[in-house]
Amino acid sequence: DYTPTPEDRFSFGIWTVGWQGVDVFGPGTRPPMPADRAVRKLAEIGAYGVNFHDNDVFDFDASPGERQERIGAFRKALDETGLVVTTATTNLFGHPVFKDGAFTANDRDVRRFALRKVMDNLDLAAELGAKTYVCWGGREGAESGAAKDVRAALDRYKEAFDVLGAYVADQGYDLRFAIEPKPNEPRGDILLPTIGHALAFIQTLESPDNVGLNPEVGHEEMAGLNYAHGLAQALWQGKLFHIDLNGQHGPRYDQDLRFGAGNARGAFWVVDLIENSDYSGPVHFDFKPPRTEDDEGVWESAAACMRNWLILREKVRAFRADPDVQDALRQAKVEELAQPTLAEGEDWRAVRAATADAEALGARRTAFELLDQLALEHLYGVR
Ligand code: 3MF
Ligand code: MG
Ligand code: MG
Ligand code: MG
Repeated sequence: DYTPTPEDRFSFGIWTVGWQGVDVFGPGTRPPMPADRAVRKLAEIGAYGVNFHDNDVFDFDASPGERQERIGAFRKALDETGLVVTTATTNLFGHPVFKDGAFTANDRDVRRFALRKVMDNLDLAAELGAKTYVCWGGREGAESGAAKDVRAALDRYKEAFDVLGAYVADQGYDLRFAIEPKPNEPRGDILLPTIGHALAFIQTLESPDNVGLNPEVGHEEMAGLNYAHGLAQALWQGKLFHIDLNGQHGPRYDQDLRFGAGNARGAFWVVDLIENSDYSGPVHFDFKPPRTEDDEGVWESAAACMRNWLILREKVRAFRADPDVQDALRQAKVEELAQPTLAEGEDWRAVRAATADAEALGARRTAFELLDQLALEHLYGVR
């Protein structure tokens, strides 16, 4: 039985199920979905929490009265369903004012406007109890060479996080930032394109401890990278604050398939890693129900994200418990990698003097194929 429970901490972006299906070749195929309806339906299918952009709840040009009315309806739906706001974020990509980015727009007035928009939504995020504030720099980038001075843009990117970090500290908000890398789309090239770029950037900030990552499956796979490896490095560096789960077929356009579709083998290792780690954030889905789907299809697609996580969780548990797997792991010396290369008390002299029979070492069995085939057989459902 793959029924989600609150302990699974499944959450969804309001914009995921609310996506109307607008793409570059055609308009939406579904009517708008108010945030309060998304909350009620997500609660019905077993979600635990939500993430929202400011403009998922109220329009960019909402009057103060409309804004309060929309927030009121959202809050009422949260209160009535018990859904938790785990995370919040800012729409810094939709309105034409952000056509050249927000924190790194060449136009200084745009940058100042963007910071103010984020601060407004940080207030709402704190009020609604969010603990993580995601920053996806969707339009921080360029299509051409001379138009963007990348080093100056990175100065401004850093300045933005330093200013926003100071705001959160001065207001006493219990919020951490999570940067979401993406290589391209909608910009030709986006700044902080991968987990590695973002990790290096964070170290330059005034308060690096308060800033981590929100890596997305599709974004890393669009760059041809191994998402589970990226997550592992983020965990290793204490920077995995949040995850955006979805599906992607290789390095093509941003597909945002439901989790478990696309690279299913990659998804298996993601669930294995997260379930066997100290990650304690939400298991968050950022996908798009394809524009072929009607309202019923939207909820089928959303429920399938959670169901696929639970199916894969059962499979990774069975894989880890399988005595043949445990034997293959021993043959593959997986645990030996946890042993330091130098023994207690040794320094470089010990290995400088060492001799080895390279031919014999090179001939040793790895058993990696045996181990991987066992994983595939668990995934294929024959073990
Ligand atoms: C785009 C994304 C974004 C971010 C969102 C949260 C619209 O590819 O993934 O979704 O996840 O803005 O910050
Ligand atoms: Mg995305
Ligand atoms: Mg995302
Ligand atoms: Mg995507």
